[in-house]
Amino acid sequence: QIKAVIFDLDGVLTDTAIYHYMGWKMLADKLNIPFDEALNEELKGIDRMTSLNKILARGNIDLSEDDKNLLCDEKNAYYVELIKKITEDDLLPGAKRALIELKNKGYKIGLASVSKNAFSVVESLNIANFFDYIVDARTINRGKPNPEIFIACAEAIGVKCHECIGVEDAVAGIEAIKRANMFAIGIGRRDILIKADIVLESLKDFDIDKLT
Ligand code: G16
Ligand code: MG
Repeated sequence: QIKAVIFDLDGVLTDTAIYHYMGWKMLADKLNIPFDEALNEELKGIDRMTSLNKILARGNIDLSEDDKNLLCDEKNAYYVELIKKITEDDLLPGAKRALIELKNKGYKIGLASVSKNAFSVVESLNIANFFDYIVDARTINRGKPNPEIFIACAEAIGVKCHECIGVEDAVAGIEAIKRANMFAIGIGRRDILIKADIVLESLKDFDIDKLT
């Protein structure tokens, strides 16, 4: 029996995925590293330093920890600037309706984003009140595709993993949900999110009654 729905943030509730993309593209261009759609897909849902490491590996570039930290800071400053203008209008289609419906029907709602900017984005979107628990990315040791963040969220909410649905737009995120032993809803393309239990084009198609 399903008791909770745990959402990813970037690319599911709002389209900050495009801002992450812009930030990494800016760095990759600067370092003369080719940045294609496939590499971008690999970065979705992946924490900041791991993302940078993947980009540097693509360009066969080796840097000191200090230099890498500086690049991460640079990308984040760029990202923080972009997300400053986020408002409620930046919720993706169907997101607000899905949250309202879940709340009204008594489901618990969690947020499992590895982004250290998640709290601020949630505040700007004006949806903080919907969540029974928002994972603080700083407390997570292993990012997606490791299931830790989804398991931690379920525990904090007080439900078993098999009583949860996880919603993700990233390949790494779907893998994390499945490894956490939850039902996985992919938001996006079936040919990319092949491990998802079902794939929806957007949250507009989210129907909790049909799912349970
Ligand atoms: C998000 C994004 C990733 C980003 C990560 C870390 O994860 O999908 O692209 O690299 O957060 O974000 P930050 O640099 O703000 O800490 P999620 O889990 O919300 O999809
Ligand atoms: Mg995402």
